[in-house]
Amino acid sequence: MAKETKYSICFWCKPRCRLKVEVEDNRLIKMATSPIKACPRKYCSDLERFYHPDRLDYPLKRVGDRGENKWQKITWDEALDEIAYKLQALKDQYGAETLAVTHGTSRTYEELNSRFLNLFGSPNQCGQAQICHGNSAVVATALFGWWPYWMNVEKLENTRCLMLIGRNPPHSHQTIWEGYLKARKTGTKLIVIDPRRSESAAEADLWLQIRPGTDAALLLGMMNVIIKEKLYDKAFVRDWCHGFDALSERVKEYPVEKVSEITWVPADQIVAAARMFATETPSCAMEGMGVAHQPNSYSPIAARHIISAIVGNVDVPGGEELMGPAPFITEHEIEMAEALPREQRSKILGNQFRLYTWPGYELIQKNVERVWGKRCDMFGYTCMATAPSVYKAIAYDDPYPVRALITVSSNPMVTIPNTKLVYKALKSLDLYVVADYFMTPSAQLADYVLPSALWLERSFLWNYHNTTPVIRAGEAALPPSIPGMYDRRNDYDFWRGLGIRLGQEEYWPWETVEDYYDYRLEPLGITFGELVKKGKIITKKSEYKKYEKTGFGTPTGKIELYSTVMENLGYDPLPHYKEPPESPTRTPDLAKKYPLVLITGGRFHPFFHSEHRQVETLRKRYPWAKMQINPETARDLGLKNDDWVWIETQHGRVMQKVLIDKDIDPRVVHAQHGWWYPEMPGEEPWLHGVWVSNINVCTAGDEETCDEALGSWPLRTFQCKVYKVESFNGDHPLAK
Ligand SMILES: Nc1nc2c(c(=O)[nH]1)N[C@H]1C(S)=C(S)[C@@H](COP(=O)(O)OP(=O)(O)OC[C@H]3O[C@@H](n4cnc5c(=O)[nH]c(N)nc54)[C@H](O)[C@@H]3O)O[C@H]1N2
Ligand SMILES: Nc1nc2c(c(=O)[nH]1)N[C@H]1C(S)=C(S)[C@@H](COP(=O)(O)OP(=O)(O)OC[C@H]3O[C@@H](n4cnc5c(=O)[nH]c(N)nc54)[C@H](O)[C@@H]3O)O[C@H]1N2
Ligand code: SF4
Ligand SMILES: [Mo]
Repeated sequence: MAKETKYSICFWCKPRCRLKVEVEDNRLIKMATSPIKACPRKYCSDLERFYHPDRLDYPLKRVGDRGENKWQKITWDEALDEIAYKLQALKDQYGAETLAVTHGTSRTYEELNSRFLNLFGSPNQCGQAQICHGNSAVVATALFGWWPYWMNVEKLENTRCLMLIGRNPPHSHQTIWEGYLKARKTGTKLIVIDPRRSESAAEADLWLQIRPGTDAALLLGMMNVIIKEKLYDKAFVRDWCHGFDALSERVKEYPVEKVSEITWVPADQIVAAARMFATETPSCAMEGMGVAHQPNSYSPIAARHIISAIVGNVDVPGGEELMGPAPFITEHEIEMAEALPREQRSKILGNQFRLYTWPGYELIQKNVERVWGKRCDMFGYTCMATAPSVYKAIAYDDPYPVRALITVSSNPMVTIPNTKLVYKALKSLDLYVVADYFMTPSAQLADYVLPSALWLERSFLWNYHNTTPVIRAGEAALPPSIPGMYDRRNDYDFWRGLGIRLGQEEYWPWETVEDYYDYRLEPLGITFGELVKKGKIITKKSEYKKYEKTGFGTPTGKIELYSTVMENLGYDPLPHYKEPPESPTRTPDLAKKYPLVLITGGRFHPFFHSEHRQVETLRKRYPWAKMQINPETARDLGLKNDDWVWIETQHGRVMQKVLIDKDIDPRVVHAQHGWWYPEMPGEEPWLHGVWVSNINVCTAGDEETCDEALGSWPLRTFQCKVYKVESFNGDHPLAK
């Protein structure tokens, strides 16, 4: 067969580049390099990853005890028949809510998880969206009536000041960083709020080295300055903001000296940042996981939107543009939320967190629909069961039995807090199904492990969950299935196959994922195949100040500085600061035993969460997990670079290697997340080394520590201690 050229969308990291791929006789020959300079693919050959011997080739059924790593190869039809049969039996016994589905971070067709689950009758869709950008999406939609168009990096040309709050795009969103570097040539200023001197902080005009978990106080302090010095946009605030007087009262509680004490940021820097953000306009704030992973994350996320609104950034070029829905069938329309009976909705696990569950959803989306004609995708998943509540329910039948779990594109044993709870839960399930590319510590605990088509083997339509007007299409460059070699399927076929077996046939009319995308593109008058050839389509032009005609999609029709949605749900309508659940002032005894503040999970190339650890070329360069510690602290603890240390919190301890970092605050340490060691044995107790360096052994997500409105769980700000690993047991793989 002759060489062919195809175009696929790469899912290794966030830019989601569309890449030219050369194939011959169903073999990958070559892939184009990325248009992104900081592309992690340059560290290893695509062939090495794609043709990795550890890739899953056929469906596997557990034959030994759970966790024994004994499997039998079965066919897809056998797997789907058996799973469907067991799901129906569990539903008959316990009710549909006994099934939960957990997903990862938008790597596949997650809207289909919801569709399947809504039709099945369970409200228990959970996963990473709730701590990833999903909580920002929900807060933004509640306050602004739409989620700002944050992936439009071209807008940065018009942005005079970018403020990154707990976000480090050189490693996490390279497109944003490239956009900023271009804008900087025209003088765009940069403020970075980060406890570490991240790559972004190193380039900043102002770097505020904040105490972890205190961003709400800092932003309220900045607003105190802006309001006191009358630097806000008076006309916009008067005409288009609801609750300015209440906000002005609230910020009086946050004078800069007090805020400086809370946040460790010098008062003059707080003032300077406030003035810069308010006067170098249009300015634009982008919050990241440094904020989303704090306890009480609602407040800093709300404060970040409010500060932007009062200086007049909303829906202006270079500011917080509100796009509205792209004119095609959105993910939200596919989810079929309306199919879930009301009685089932109320059973959603974590229903005490009312903003991110049905009560909030209804209040928010009703108004969004009024203005925009459609509901907001809100990061794909509009209502989420809180993950720690789901694992608690599984482990303890509390508040009711959850006996079945399906994991698609996630590795909860590594990426969900409190690994011990996740482990207990997964071990106790009646049915656990995992779809992945590779065997993982989570998959080792499953009853069925299903081999998924990698991004090179599947078609995909990408538009950042309706936050950009750009829709991109990539095709399956290679067949997912080659008789005699492997039989993988894309996740669309998995959900459809299961849905059909469970009586959902009429709702899955599209035989292939390409047919499904044809349907979604119909309103644009283009087919999926045509869009693949074209590459991308821009569905609408930027239009600004649309609110002048329509108002905002909120209950008051204005930007809600004072959130009537939050008020209605019984929460504080204004942002406020609360000490983290573990902190030197709130839990002084704990802080005596565990004196350092632990932050986790700062992104780093070439890894993406727990992925790519099996790629030898990468592991040669990055063999082990690393933690950053200040030289003074290291000296006091007798530690030097490359020592193995224990990082211990009240929840657990793991080992990582020391990386001395002169710029991290001496009171703070940072541990990488996502670590497991595929080369370590798969069976228990090893589960591929999941207990060795995985920092989520040291985190906890008890419902009491989750954000009271959003249900998002903290992954940073734990009190810890650090000490040297003196020696390894003789049989430990690291002893060799
Ligand atoms: N301590 C700590 N924990 C964290 C974080 C942190 O900062 N600190 N960050 C959190 C955040 S923001 C996120 S988003 C999560 C990420 O958490 P997860 O999404 O669970 O990330 P991964 O561990 O990479 O799991 C993805 C798995 O899905 C597989 N996979 C990839 N693409 C596909 C696909 O298309 N289909 C299928 N079926 N499988 C696929 C991969 O092989 C991998 O095993 O981690 C969270 N956990
Ligand atoms: N290479 C790579 N790229 C990725 C990912 C990956 O795993 N690898 N994951 C993707 C995903 S799903 C996500 S969600 C994004 C996340 O990407 P980002 O939002 O950029 O998040 P992080 O890099 O986790 O954290 C950003 C910064 O927050 C700081 N920080 C920690 N605690 C605090 C705090 O209390 N306050 C403040 N202000 N800052 C704090 C950290 O020091 C870190 O430098 O990255 C995406 N891109
Ligand atoms: S690895 Fe990331 S930057 Fe490189 S091509 Fe893939 S998506 Fe783009
Ligand atoms: Mo994320």
